[in-house]
Amino acid sequence: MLDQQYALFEAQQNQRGIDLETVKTKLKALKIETPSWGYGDSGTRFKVFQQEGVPRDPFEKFEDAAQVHRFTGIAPSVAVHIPWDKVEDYSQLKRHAADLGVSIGAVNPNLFQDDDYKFGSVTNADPHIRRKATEHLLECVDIAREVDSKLLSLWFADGTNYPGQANFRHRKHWMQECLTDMYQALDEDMRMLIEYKFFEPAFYHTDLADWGMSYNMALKLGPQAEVLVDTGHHPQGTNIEHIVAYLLDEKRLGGFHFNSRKYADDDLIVAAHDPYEIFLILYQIIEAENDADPEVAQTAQHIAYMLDQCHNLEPKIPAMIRSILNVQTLYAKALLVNLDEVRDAQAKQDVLAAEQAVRQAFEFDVLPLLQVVREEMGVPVDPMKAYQESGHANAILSRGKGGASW
Ligand code: PSV
Ligand code: MN
Repeated sequence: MLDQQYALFEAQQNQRGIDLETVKTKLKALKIETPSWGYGDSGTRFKVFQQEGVPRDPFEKFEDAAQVHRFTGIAPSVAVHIPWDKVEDYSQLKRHAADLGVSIGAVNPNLFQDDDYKFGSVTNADPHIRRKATEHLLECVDIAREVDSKLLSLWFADGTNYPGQANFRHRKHWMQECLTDMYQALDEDMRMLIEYKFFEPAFYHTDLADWGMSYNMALKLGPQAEVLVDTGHHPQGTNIEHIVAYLLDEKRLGGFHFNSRKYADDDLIVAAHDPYEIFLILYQIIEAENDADPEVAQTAQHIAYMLDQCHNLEPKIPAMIRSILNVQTLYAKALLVNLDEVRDAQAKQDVLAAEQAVRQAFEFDVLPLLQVVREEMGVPVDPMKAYQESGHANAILSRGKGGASW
Protein backbone atom coordinates (compact mmCIF):
# COMPACT_ATOMS: atom_id res chain seq x y z
CA MET A 1 0.00 0.00 0.00
CA LEU A 2 2.75 2.40 1.04
CA ASP A 3 4.83 1.37 -1.98
CA GLN A 4 1.91 1.98 -4.30
CA GLN A 5 1.14 5.39 -2.85
CA TYR A 6 4.77 6.37 -3.06
CA ALA A 7 5.10 5.10 -6.65
CA LEU A 8 2.15 7.28 -7.62
CA PHE A 9 3.61 10.27 -5.84
CA GLU A 10 7.00 9.72 -7.44
CA ALA A 11 5.52 9.53 -10.92
CA GLN A 12 3.58 12.73 -10.32
CA GLN A 13 6.67 14.60 -9.08
CA ASN A 14 8.92 13.25 -11.83
CA GLN A 15 6.46 14.63 -14.32
CA ARG A 16 6.82 18.04 -12.68
CA GLY A 17 10.61 17.80 -12.96
CA ILE A 18 11.21 17.24 -9.24
CA ASP A 19 14.02 14.83 -8.39
CA LEU A 20 12.71 12.92 -5.38
CA GLU A 21 16.10 11.45 -4.49
CA THR A 22 17.44 14.95 -3.85
CA VAL A 23 14.30 15.77 -1.88
CA LYS A 24 14.76 12.65 0.25
CA THR A 25 18.42 13.43 0.93
CA LYS A 26 17.45 16.92 2.06
CA LEU A 27 14.70 15.61 4.30
CA LYS A 28 17.10 13.19 5.94
CA ALA A 29 19.59 15.98 6.55
CA LEU A 30 17.05 18.27 8.27
CA LYS A 31 17.85 18.76 11.97
CA ILE A 32 15.66 20.67 14.40
CA GLU A 33 16.78 21.48 17.92
CA THR A 34 14.27 21.35 20.78
CA PRO A 35 14.37 23.70 23.79
CA SER A 36 15.03 22.24 27.25
CA TRP A 37 12.54 24.73 28.68
CA GLY A 38 9.75 23.32 26.53
CA TYR A 39 9.81 20.14 28.61
CA GLY A 40 9.33 21.90 31.94
CA ASP A 41 6.17 23.37 33.41
CA SER A 42 5.14 26.67 31.91
CA GLY A 43 2.08 28.85 31.82
CA THR A 44 0.88 32.38 31.56
CA ARG A 45 1.06 35.26 34.01
CA PHE A 46 -2.31 34.05 35.27
CA LYS A 47 -1.39 30.48 36.18
CA VAL A 48 1.14 27.75 35.67
CA PHE A 49 -0.72 24.42 35.56
CA GLN A 50 1.65 21.74 36.76
CA GLN A 51 1.71 18.49 34.83
CA GLU A 52 2.52 15.08 36.22
CA GLY A 53 5.72 13.56 34.89
CA VAL A 54 7.49 16.79 34.10
CA PRO A 55 11.30 16.50 34.33
CA ARG A 56 12.70 17.50 37.69
CA ASP A 57 16.14 18.57 36.52
CA PRO A 58 18.15 19.20 33.35
CA PHE A 59 19.13 15.53 33.15
CA GLU A 60 15.50 14.46 32.93
CA LYS A 61 14.79 17.19 30.38
CA PHE A 62 17.39 15.56 28.16
CA GLU A 63 15.74 12.18 28.71
CA ASP A 64 12.48 13.61 27.38
CA ALA A 65 14.18 15.36 24.50
CA ALA A 66 15.86 12.07 23.58
CA GLN A 67 12.39 10.56 23.13
CA VAL A 68 11.54 13.22 20.57
CA HIS A 69 14.69 12.35 18.66
CA ARG A 70 14.15 8.61 19.03
CA PHE A 71 10.74 8.76 17.36
CA THR A 72 11.44 11.42 14.73
CA GLY A 73 15.15 10.95 13.97
CA ILE A 74 15.56 14.67 13.28
CA ALA A 75 15.81 16.32 16.72
CA PRO A 76 19.34 15.38 17.83
CA SER A 77 20.21 18.44 19.90
CA VAL A 78 18.73 20.34 22.81
CA ALA A 79 19.11 24.04 23.60
CA VAL A 80 19.89 24.92 27.21
CA HIS A 81 19.01 28.05 29.14
CA ILE A 82 21.31 29.16 31.94
CA PRO A 83 20.60 29.25 34.90
CA TRP A 84 17.43 27.20 34.28
CA ASP A 85 19.72 24.35 33.27
CA LYS A 86 22.55 25.13 35.63
CA VAL A 87 24.38 22.01 36.81
CA GLU A 88 27.54 21.51 38.85
CA ASP A 89 29.31 19.64 36.12
CA TYR A 90 28.49 20.45 32.51
CA SER A 91 30.72 17.67 31.20
CA GLN A 92 28.47 15.25 33.05
CA LEU A 93 25.41 16.75 31.34
CA LYS A 94 27.21 16.48 28.03
CA ARG A 95 28.00 12.79 28.65
CA HIS A 96 24.43 12.14 29.77
CA ALA A 97 23.16 13.70 26.53
CA ALA A 98 25.58 11.62 24.46
CA ASP A 99 24.51 8.42 26.25
CA LEU A 100 20.95 9.26 25.27
CA GLY A 101 21.93 9.82 21.64
CA VAL A 102 21.54 13.58 21.67
CA SER A 103 23.81 16.57 22.21
CA ILE A 104 23.77 20.00 23.82
CA GLY A 105 22.88 22.67 21.29
CA ALA A 106 22.61 26.42 21.66
CA VAL A 107 23.51 27.89 25.03
CA ASN A 108 21.04 30.63 26.01
CA PRO A 109 22.11 33.11 28.68
CA ASN A 110 19.24 34.29 30.84
CA LEU A 111 19.33 37.98 31.70
CA PHE A 112 15.73 38.46 32.65
CA GLN A 113 15.01 36.66 35.90
CA ASP A 114 17.29 38.30 38.40
CA ASP A 115 16.02 41.20 40.50
CA ASP A 116 19.06 43.20 39.47
CA TYR A 117 17.76 43.28 35.90
CA LYS A 118 14.50 45.04 36.74
CA PHE A 119 15.64 48.13 34.79
CA GLY A 120 17.74 46.27 32.25
CA SER A 121 20.75 43.97 32.06
CA VAL A 122 23.29 44.98 29.42
CA THR A 123 21.43 48.28 29.08
CA ASN A 124 21.18 49.08 32.79
CA ALA A 125 22.29 52.58 33.79
CA ASP A 126 24.24 51.00 36.66
CA PRO A 127 27.69 49.88 35.40
CA HIS A 128 27.91 47.18 38.11
CA ILE A 129 24.78 45.53 36.82
CA ARG A 130 26.02 45.75 33.23
CA ARG A 131 29.24 44.07 34.41
CA LYS A 132 27.28 41.35 36.14
CA ALA A 133 25.32 40.76 32.92
CA THR A 134 28.53 40.63 30.90
CA GLU A 135 30.03 38.12 33.34
CA HIS A 136 27.01 35.90 32.79
CA LEU A 137 27.43 36.17 29.02
CA LEU A 138 31.09 35.18 29.40
CA GLU A 139 30.14 32.30 31.69
CA CYS A 140 27.85 31.03 28.92
CA VAL A 141 30.69 31.14 26.39
CA ASP A 142 32.71 28.98 28.82
CA ILE A 143 29.80 26.57 29.21
CA ALA A 144 29.43 26.34 25.42
CA ARG A 145 33.13 25.54 25.16
CA GLU A 146 32.87 22.86 27.83
CA VAL A 147 29.90 21.12 26.24
CA ASP A 148 31.27 21.58 22.74
CA SER A 149 28.44 23.78 21.54
CA LYS A 150 29.14 26.27 18.78
CA LEU A 151 26.07 28.41 19.32
CA LEU A 152 25.30 31.18 21.78
CA SER A 153 21.72 32.32 21.48
CA LEU A 154 20.89 35.74 22.91
CA TRP A 155 17.60 37.35 23.75
CA PHE A 156 17.29 40.46 25.90
CA ALA A 157 14.14 41.40 27.74
CA ASP A 158 15.66 44.86 28.19
CA GLY A 159 13.28 47.72 27.58
CA THR A 160 11.18 50.39 29.28
CA ASN A 161 7.53 50.95 30.04
CA TYR A 162 7.23 54.73 29.85
CA PRO A 163 8.41 57.62 27.71
CA GLY A 164 11.36 59.31 29.37
CA GLN A 165 12.12 56.32 31.60
CA ALA A 166 15.60 55.88 30.12
CA ASN A 167 17.90 57.15 27.42
CA PHE A 168 17.51 54.98 24.31
CA ARG A 169 20.86 55.96 22.84
CA HIS A 170 22.85 55.38 26.01
CA ARG A 171 21.30 51.95 26.32
CA LYS A 172 22.20 51.16 22.72
CA HIS A 173 25.86 52.00 23.43
CA TRP A 174 25.92 50.02 26.67
CA MET A 175 24.51 46.95 24.99
CA GLN A 176 27.10 47.15 22.24
CA GLU A 177 29.90 47.44 24.82
CA CYS A 178 28.76 44.34 26.72
CA LEU A 179 28.20 42.31 23.57
CA THR A 180 31.62 43.31 22.26
CA ASP A 181 33.18 41.82 25.40
CA MET A 182 31.28 38.62 24.77
CA TYR A 183 32.08 38.56 21.07
CA GLN A 184 35.78 38.82 21.80
CA ALA A 185 35.58 35.76 24.05
CA LEU A 186 34.11 33.54 21.31
CA ASP A 187 36.19 30.79 19.76
CA GLU A 188 36.67 31.10 16.02
CA ASP A 189 34.09 28.46 15.23
CA MET A 190 31.42 29.80 17.58
CA ARG A 191 28.44 31.84 16.42
CA MET A 192 26.44 34.35 18.36
CA LEU A 193 22.77 34.54 17.36
CA ILE A 194 20.96 37.75 18.25
CA GLU A 195 17.21 37.53 18.70
CA TYR A 196 14.77 40.44 18.66
CA LYS A 197 11.21 40.99 19.84
CA PHE A 198 9.13 44.14 19.65
CA PHE A 199 7.47 44.01 23.07
CA GLU A 200 7.04 42.02 26.27
CA PRO A 201 7.97 42.12 29.05
CA ALA A 202 8.60 45.80 28.27
CA PHE A 203 5.59 47.64 26.89
CA TYR A 204 6.96 50.96 25.65
CA HIS A 205 10.27 50.18 24.03
CA THR A 206 12.49 47.10 23.73
CA ASP A 207 16.20 47.66 23.10
CA LEU A 208 16.39 45.07 20.32
CA ALA A 209 12.91 45.47 18.90
CA ASP A 210 13.26 44.24 15.35
CA TRP A 211 15.48 42.42 12.87
CA GLY A 212 17.09 45.66 11.71
CA MET A 213 18.40 46.39 15.20
CA SER A 214 19.73 42.85 15.61
CA TYR A 215 21.27 43.02 12.17
CA ASN A 216 22.93 46.33 12.89
CA MET A 217 24.32 44.95 16.16
CA ALA A 218 25.61 41.87 14.35
CA LEU A 219 27.31 44.06 11.73
CA LYS A 220 29.03 46.10 14.43
CA LEU A 221 30.21 43.00 16.26
CA GLY A 222 31.61 41.02 13.35
CA PRO A 223 31.02 38.02 11.08
CA GLN A 224 30.43 35.54 13.90
CA ALA A 225 27.33 37.48 14.97
CA GLU A 226 24.09 36.74 13.14
CA VAL A 227 20.37 37.32 13.52
CA LEU A 228 17.95 34.83 15.04
CA VAL A 229 14.35 35.00 13.84
CA ASP A 230 11.72 33.86 16.34
CA THR A 231 8.49 33.49 14.37
CA GLY A 232 6.44 34.77 17.32
CA HIS A 233 8.28 38.06 17.71
CA HIS A 234 6.74 40.33 15.10
CA PRO A 235 3.75 42.61 14.91
CA GLN A 236 0.68 41.06 13.26
CA GLY A 237 0.90 40.86 9.51
CA THR A 238 4.69 41.12 9.27
CA ASN A 239 6.08 39.43 6.18
CA ILE A 240 8.61 37.18 7.94
CA GLU A 241 9.71 35.40 4.76
CA HIS A 242 10.79 38.73 3.34
CA ILE A 243 12.94 39.38 6.43
CA VAL A 244 14.39 35.89 6.01
CA ALA A 245 15.28 36.48 2.35
CA TYR A 246 16.80 39.86 3.18
CA LEU A 247 18.98 38.46 5.96
CA LEU A 248 20.03 35.53 3.81
CA ASP A 249 21.11 37.90 1.08
CA GLU A 250 23.11 39.87 3.67
CA LYS A 251 24.62 36.56 4.89
CA ARG A 252 23.47 37.25 8.44
CA LEU A 253 20.65 34.81 9.04
CA GLY A 254 21.86 32.53 11.81
CA GLY A 255 18.88 30.63 13.09
CA PHE A 256 15.22 30.29 13.91
CA HIS A 257 13.03 29.86 16.90
CA PHE A 258 9.96 28.26 15.38
CA ASN A 259 6.64 28.44 17.15
CA SER A 260 3.11 29.47 16.30
CA ARG A 261 1.17 32.51 17.40
CA LYS A 262 -2.26 33.88 16.94
CA TYR A 263 -2.03 37.13 18.88
CA ALA A 264 1.29 37.89 20.59
CA ASP A 265 4.28 35.72 21.49
CA ASP A 266 2.03 32.73 22.12
CA ASP A 267 4.75 30.04 21.81
CA LEU A 268 2.33 27.41 20.53
CA ILE A 269 2.99 24.25 18.51
CA VAL A 270 4.69 25.23 15.23
CA ALA A 271 2.33 25.71 12.30
CA ALA A 272 -0.75 25.19 14.44
CA HIS A 273 -2.21 28.43 13.09
CA ASP A 274 -0.50 29.43 9.87
CA PRO A 275 1.32 26.53 8.22
CA TYR A 276 1.60 28.49 4.98
CA GLU A 277 3.82 31.06 6.69
CA ILE A 278 6.39 28.42 7.72
CA PHE A 279 6.19 26.90 4.24
CA LEU A 280 6.94 30.28 2.64
CA ILE A 281 9.88 30.83 5.01
CA LEU A 282 11.31 27.42 4.10
CA TYR A 283 10.78 28.10 0.42
CA GLN A 284 12.89 31.29 0.72
CA ILE A 285 15.64 29.27 2.39
CA ILE A 286 15.61 26.57 -0.28
CA GLU A 287 15.68 29.27 -2.92
CA ALA A 288 18.75 30.80 -1.27
CA GLU A 289 20.44 27.41 -0.97
CA ASN A 290 20.35 27.32 -4.74
CA ASP A 291 21.68 30.87 -5.14
CA ALA A 292 24.54 31.53 -7.54
CA ASP A 293 26.41 33.36 -4.77
CA PRO A 294 28.13 30.59 -2.76
CA GLU A 295 28.12 32.71 0.40
CA VAL A 296 24.35 33.11 0.29
CA ALA A 297 23.97 29.37 -0.32
CA GLN A 298 26.32 28.62 2.57
CA THR A 299 24.40 30.95 4.90
CA ALA A 300 21.20 29.13 4.05
CA GLN A 301 22.86 25.78 4.67
CA HIS A 302 24.19 26.61 8.12
CA ILE A 303 20.94 27.93 9.60
CA ALA A 304 20.27 26.58 13.10
CA TYR A 305 16.66 25.40 13.20
CA MET A 306 15.31 25.46 16.71
CA LEU A 307 11.92 25.31 18.34
CA ASP A 308 11.04 27.77 21.07
CA GLN A 309 7.72 26.91 22.52
CA CYS A 310 5.95 26.14 25.75
CA HIS A 311 3.19 23.65 26.29
CA ASN A 312 0.89 25.01 28.92
CA LEU A 313 -2.06 22.68 28.43
CA GLU A 314 -0.88 19.77 26.28
CA PRO A 315 1.56 16.99 27.26
CA LYS A 316 5.00 18.22 26.37
CA ILE A 317 6.80 15.36 24.61
CA PRO A 318 4.07 14.59 22.05
CA ALA A 319 3.57 18.34 21.54
CA MET A 320 7.24 18.61 20.67
CA ILE A 321 6.96 15.61 18.34
CA ARG A 322 3.96 17.27 16.68
CA SER A 323 5.99 20.43 16.08
CA ILE A 324 8.94 18.55 14.64
CA LEU A 325 6.64 16.64 12.30
CA ASN A 326 4.90 19.85 11.24
CA VAL A 327 8.22 21.47 10.28
CA GLN A 328 9.28 18.30 8.47
CA THR A 329 6.00 18.20 6.54
CA LEU A 330 6.26 21.84 5.51
CA TYR A 331 9.90 21.41 4.55
CA ALA A 332 8.92 18.46 2.34
CA LYS A 333 6.29 20.62 0.65
CA ALA A 334 8.72 23.51 0.19
CA LEU A 335 11.18 21.14 -1.46
CA LEU A 336 8.52 20.43 -4.07
CA VAL A 337 8.49 24.00 -5.35
CA ASN A 338 9.77 23.88 -8.90
CA LEU A 339 12.24 26.76 -8.70
CA ASP A 340 12.73 26.93 -12.48
CA GLU A 341 9.02 27.24 -13.00
CA VAL A 342 8.84 30.11 -10.50
CA ARG A 343 11.82 31.87 -12.11
CA ASP A 344 10.30 31.51 -15.59
CA ALA A 345 7.03 32.98 -14.42
CA GLN A 346 8.88 35.79 -12.66
CA ALA A 347 10.88 36.56 -15.80
CA LYS A 348 7.65 36.81 -17.76
CA GLN A 349 6.09 38.87 -14.96
CA ASP A 350 3.27 36.35 -14.95
CA VAL A 351 1.86 36.96 -11.49
CA LEU A 352 -0.71 34.18 -11.52
CA ALA A 353 1.69 31.53 -12.81
CA ALA A 354 4.34 32.50 -10.24
CA GLU A 355 1.89 32.36 -7.35
CA GLN A 356 0.50 29.07 -8.63
CA ALA A 357 3.97 27.51 -8.90
CA VAL A 358 4.63 28.24 -5.24
CA ARG A 359 1.19 27.37 -3.87
CA GLN A 360 0.90 24.15 -5.84
CA ALA A 361 3.78 22.63 -3.87
CA PHE A 362 1.98 23.39 -0.61
CA GLU A 363 -1.09 21.53 -1.77
CA PHE A 364 0.54 18.13 -2.34
CA ASP A 365 -0.03 15.37 0.19
CA VAL A 366 3.54 14.54 1.24
CA LEU A 367 2.66 11.75 3.67
CA PRO A 368 3.73 8.90 1.32
CA LEU A 369 7.08 10.66 0.84
CA LEU A 370 7.59 11.19 4.58
CA GLN A 371 6.66 7.62 5.37
CA VAL A 372 9.24 6.30 2.93
CA VAL A 373 11.88 8.69 4.28
CA ARG A 374 11.15 7.60 7.86
CA GLU A 375 11.31 3.95 6.88
CA GLU A 376 14.69 4.53 5.23
CA MET A 377 15.88 6.41 8.32
CA GLY A 378 14.83 3.56 10.58
CA VAL A 379 12.28 5.56 12.60
CA PRO A 380 8.56 4.79 12.95
CA VAL A 381 6.49 5.83 9.92
CA ASP A 382 3.98 7.34 12.35
CA PRO A 383 6.17 8.81 15.11
CA MET A 384 3.27 10.23 17.11
CA LYS A 385 1.41 6.92 17.24
CA ALA A 386 4.62 5.06 18.07
CA TYR A 387 5.32 7.42 20.97
CA GLN A 388 1.75 7.11 22.29
CA GLU A 389 2.08 3.32 22.19
CA SER A 390 5.56 3.25 23.71
CA GLY A 391 4.38 3.56 27.30
CA HIS A 392 6.86 6.36 27.99
CA ALA A 393 4.15 8.84 28.94
CA ASN A 394 3.07 6.47 31.72
CA ALA A 395 6.58 5.60 32.79
CA ILE A 396 7.43 9.22 33.61
CA LEU A 397 4.37 9.71 35.80
CA SER A 398 6.38 8.37 38.74
CA ARG A 399 8.24 11.69 38.70
CA GLY A 400 5.05 13.18 40.10
CA LYS A 401 4.04 16.82 39.91
CA GLY A 402 6.09 19.88 40.60
CA GLY A 403 8.93 19.34 38.14
CA ALA A 404 11.17 22.02 36.70
CA SER A 405 9.52 25.14 35.47
CA TRP A 406 10.91 27.39 32.80
C1 PSV B 1 11.64 35.30 24.54
O1 PSV B 1 10.28 35.45 24.36
C2 PSV B 1 12.14 34.00 23.95
O2 PSV B 1 11.67 33.86 22.65
C3 PSV B 1 13.65 33.90 24.01
O3 PSV B 1 14.13 33.09 22.98
C4 PSV B 1 13.87 33.27 25.32
O4 PSV B 1 15.15 32.72 25.45
C5 PSV B 1 12.78 32.22 25.31
O5 PSV B 1 11.67 32.89 24.70
C6 PSV B 1 12.39 31.66 26.64
O6 PSV B 1 11.90 32.67 27.48
MN1 MN C 1 12.78 32.75 21.16
